[in-house]
Amino acid sequence: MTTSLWTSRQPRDARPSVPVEYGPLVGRRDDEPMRRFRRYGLGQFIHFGLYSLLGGEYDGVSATGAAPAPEWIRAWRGPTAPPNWTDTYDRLNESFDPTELDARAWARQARQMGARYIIFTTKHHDGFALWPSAHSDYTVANSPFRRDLVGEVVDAYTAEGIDVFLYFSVLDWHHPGYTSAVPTDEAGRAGWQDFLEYTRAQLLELLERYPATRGLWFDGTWDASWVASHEFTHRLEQELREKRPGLIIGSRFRNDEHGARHFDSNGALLGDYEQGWERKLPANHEMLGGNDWDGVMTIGPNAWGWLRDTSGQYQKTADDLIDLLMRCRSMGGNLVVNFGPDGSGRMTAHEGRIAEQLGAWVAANADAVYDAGHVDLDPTGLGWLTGDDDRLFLTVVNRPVTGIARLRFPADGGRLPVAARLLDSGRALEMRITDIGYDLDAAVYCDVVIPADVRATRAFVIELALGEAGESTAKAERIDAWM
Ligand code: FHN
Repeated sequence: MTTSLWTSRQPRDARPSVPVEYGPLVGRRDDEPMRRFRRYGLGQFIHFGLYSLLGGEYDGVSATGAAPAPEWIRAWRGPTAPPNWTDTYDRLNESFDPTELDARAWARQARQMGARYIIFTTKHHDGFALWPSAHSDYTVANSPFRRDLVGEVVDAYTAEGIDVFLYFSVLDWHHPGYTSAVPTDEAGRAGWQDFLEYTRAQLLELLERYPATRGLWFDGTWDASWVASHEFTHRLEQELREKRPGLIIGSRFRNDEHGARHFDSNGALLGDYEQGWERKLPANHEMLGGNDWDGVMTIGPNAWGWLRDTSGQYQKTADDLIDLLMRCRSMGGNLVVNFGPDGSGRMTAHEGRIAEQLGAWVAANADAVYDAGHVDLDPTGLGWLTGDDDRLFLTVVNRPVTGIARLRFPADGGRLPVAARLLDSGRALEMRITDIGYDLDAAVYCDVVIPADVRATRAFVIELALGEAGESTAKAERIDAWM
């Protein structure tokens, strides 16, 4: 059995066919929840928990470099780690009291940003539950805060029309039965069994308590112990789906009996969408093999939870995120931008700016973002192409000095642009279908003129209406070159 981390989809025909009993439970779905998923476009991730109280440091000492990330600060090791560190961390529930937290304000901000779904951390690797779980003492109920934070988030986002996905870490540093290795003795096996029952109970409890939940977003499923529990996870996925028909579960939940994660040993997707794109995006649409997917992205290089001191670390700007968003959309995926509120429960100033600026852009260019998906045309170095049945959108990120945005279309008599305009202002743009001649008969080109007086400080979208190619666009037949 292999326990390797997910790398990427392998071309199916390159694999020998292997007998698989614990493969996909459902095939490609085309029901209403999945059609909705395909039109989310933009999502928000929120990482919030005990680690948010610390911001990546303790008593003025930074854990950066000695812990993998601020939300991993419990794993702080080495000379800078405070003495008895994990005991100190594990008692943070006693001071968990984010008094400024207002889930309705978060949700309003997310709606202004244009997010159509949220993924919220109900329990991260530290095992602390942000809802009063009946199956654990390590929850918000045993903190000065006491409030059901998951419930507040579900209600607030649902009220703003934003779909809720619940993040749930299987990996749990607090549960005594959790082990990363496959247990080898009786006591270990009993502890692990206990852990599995607790995991099942918490998941059913979440679905029971929060019926508005649209999806479960799993994490921490890479350890050998979980990988070896494929019979249990197969049964559990079935149970979750039965409990909540339409529930969306990504490919990070379980693996087949050979240890293949995300895709079974024959390359079939294990879940409703590919959930392995984290801080990296596919290089091209072909890599995705037609599967649904989303990409989750931090604003800094690698901090999901709040990091107090970000000095020396590049923070993505709204322009970066617009670029990434449209890159995802051009490949049919959603971009999910992570926010890590501080210990009082407030979003940071930078996140506030991102929400505002990204939101303004998305609102002005909504047609290119939500209902427009991948189009089967050559990529252009100018930016990203999206489209629907009647329109094509070019998000210009790299403005050409020539003042001409040139798009290449196959010369097979299919539909071609008949009019162009700027999506945000509606200003009409001059365009022409040109037979440049250098492609012989393979392509025709659409040239859109970007006037010099179009002053853009961000990426902008050119909308092209598609229609039947007219007389004037007919291509001349040319003889091939003799070489
Ligand atoms: O270890 C976590 C990490 O802290 C964060 O939650 C991200 C979000 O996708 N997931 C894990 C790493 O893959």
